[in-house]
Amino acid sequence: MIKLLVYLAVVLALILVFQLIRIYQLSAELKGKHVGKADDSNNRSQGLLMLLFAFAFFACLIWLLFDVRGKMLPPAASDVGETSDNVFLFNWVIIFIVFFITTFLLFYFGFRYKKQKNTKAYFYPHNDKLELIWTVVPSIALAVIIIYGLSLWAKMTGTPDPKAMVIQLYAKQFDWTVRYAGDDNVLGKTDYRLIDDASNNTVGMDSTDASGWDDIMVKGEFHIPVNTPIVFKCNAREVMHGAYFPHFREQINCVPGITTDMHFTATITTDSMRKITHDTAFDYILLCNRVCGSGHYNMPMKVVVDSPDEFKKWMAKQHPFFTHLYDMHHKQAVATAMK
Ligand SMILES: [Cu+2]
Repeated sequence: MIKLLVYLAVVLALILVFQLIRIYQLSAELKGKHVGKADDSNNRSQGLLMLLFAFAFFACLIWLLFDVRGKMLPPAASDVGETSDNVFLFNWVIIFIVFFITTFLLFYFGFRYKKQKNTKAYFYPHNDKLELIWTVVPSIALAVIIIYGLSLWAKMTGTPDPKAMVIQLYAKQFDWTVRYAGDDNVLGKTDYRLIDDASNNTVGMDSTDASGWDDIMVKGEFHIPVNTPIVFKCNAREVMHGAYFPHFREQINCVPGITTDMHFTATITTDSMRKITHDTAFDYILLCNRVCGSGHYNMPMKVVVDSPDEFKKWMAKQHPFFTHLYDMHHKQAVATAMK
């Protein structure tokens, strides 16, 4: 109710302002003044306001930049992260220089070339040299940005370390399933027709493929060892999701029907990062960054970066999805070894 009254008051105030302007105009017309036609003094004050606006705008922007420092992400926690930060920084520097120059000139020209009584517009329709410069310079800048970015992309998605640990990130509406490839470091075959959420076979694992018997599926949170190369094999069930690790500065789309890869080596454990950020509650996170439906906001998953020993301990507590097949296989292997 109060909100409605406030809106009403604002509307009435606006009507009042318009009516006052109208009265002023009518009275000025009665006095024989030219209303609605800008004279030199109008142009001067408008030009000056242009300049003032530019300075106020830049002041706010610089204040904002200082204000958000310290609210940004902590230092990159992966081998690729530093390159990623540098690519962003490089872009920002170029954007800022160009932005400040062009925006300043935009407002300054409004002030400098305001209409005055005896000025005449200078007719300057064409200059080949100028056009060449403003085409070639941005082209070179863009090419450098793109090549620099592609080198980062190659680092993220190119051929991974052959010994890298294989982990599947499986996205569905609305959570992640993380599948470890187990002792053999090979992910078992899956088939979408075998997906059965009721029996927790979220990814549709195929029990006839022996390489999947040691695969471990986890939900809620997952661990990775520090200083170990990891390849993430990303999949999605029904719509596009995005696997985004802000602290490791990597992301890739999860697309139904295909597998997308990205890899990195985590360089800072969760414990160390807590010390760096002076935040005892700090946690790494995996986010979905494609708006994938009504529960999209609910997809964050905690990521813990452990020391190799801690990781082994945590892993020992997890169970393969096909526990009975895994156990049987192991007993057979042990029996064969005993013979
Ligand atoms: Cu999603």
